[in-house]
Amino acid sequence: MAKTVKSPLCEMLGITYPIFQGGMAWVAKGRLAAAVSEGGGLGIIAASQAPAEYVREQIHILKSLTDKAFGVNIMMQSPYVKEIAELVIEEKVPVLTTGAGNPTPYMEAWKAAGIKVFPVIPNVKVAKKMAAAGAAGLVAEGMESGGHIGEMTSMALLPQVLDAVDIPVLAAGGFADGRGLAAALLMGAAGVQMGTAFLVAEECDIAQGYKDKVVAAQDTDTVITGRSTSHVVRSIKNQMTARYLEVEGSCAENKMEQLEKLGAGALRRATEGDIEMGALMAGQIAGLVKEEAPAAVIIERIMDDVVKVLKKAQNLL
Ligand code: TUI
Repeated sequence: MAKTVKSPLCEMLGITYPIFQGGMAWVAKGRLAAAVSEGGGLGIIAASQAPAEYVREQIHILKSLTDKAFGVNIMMQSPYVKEIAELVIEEKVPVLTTGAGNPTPYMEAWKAAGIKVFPVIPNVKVAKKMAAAGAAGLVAEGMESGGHIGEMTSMALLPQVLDAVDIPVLAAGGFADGRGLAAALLMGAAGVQMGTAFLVAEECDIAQGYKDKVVAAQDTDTVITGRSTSHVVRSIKNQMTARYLEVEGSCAENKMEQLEKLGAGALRRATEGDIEMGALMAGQIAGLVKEEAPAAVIIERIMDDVVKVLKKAQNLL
């Protein structure tokens, strides 16, 4: 087993390493989450915008592969959010993360069931609101992340969130290696959440073409679309993002209609292999992600490096 670092998060959740796997919609399924949890991190199944039965199936797949702690990410804009909110109680899911909206209406029921909730938050205002609502911890997600993002960068967001709340805060957005984890821990984070790094896990069941695009990506190969709408999303540049930005910048009368058509189901299309018209959601750190590997190996490399980096940091004194 790789050496570890001390974080109160590990005792709180019964995990070995302070690493959450991002709850990536249509990507983070039972098999990937199980592999991350088996590797010592916290694997997270994304409820996406899928019916509750899909989520139940993914939870059962995970439970057949690991006895370790795991989480479910609930996308608050899902039309099935109410059913899923009940399902996670029924399935005794130990940890939840939430994204793209406000989970406070469900917090009391989740807390009463003993579930630890870690809302993903894009700014200090939402961080304070979630802490007051009873969150066990937070994931402070910078705009370096893939998918639906806020406006703050990780470097500016993390310390301001840490000063605003007194619950554990994980950093997300721009983290994929031991250096990043070390830096986050030094700033006071309880751990990190990584999505892009696990897109290329062997156990991640997305089309090979999507993984190849992540591996080939350079630092500037992602782009933000939807700034003129409420769907602000970062993904790897392709024909879809070019067309989306073209329509966004145009004066077309049916602009919103065209954008909706381009965006609808686009992430799912990407996971099925449509690398030109699908939304290849990935973070700016994709340029650092160089090869496919088992999730446990990805985690082991991160943990080997974080120990080296933290030891070297002592020489600065
Ligand atoms: O949620 C994400 N990333 C995502 S979700 C997604 S799939 C999707 N599908 C349809 C529409 C939108 C997304 C792809 N990537 N990250 C966490 C995140 N949460 N980013 C931003 C937020 C957020 C935004 C506003 C959280 C809370 C919030 O407001 C809370 C409030 O009180 O209103």
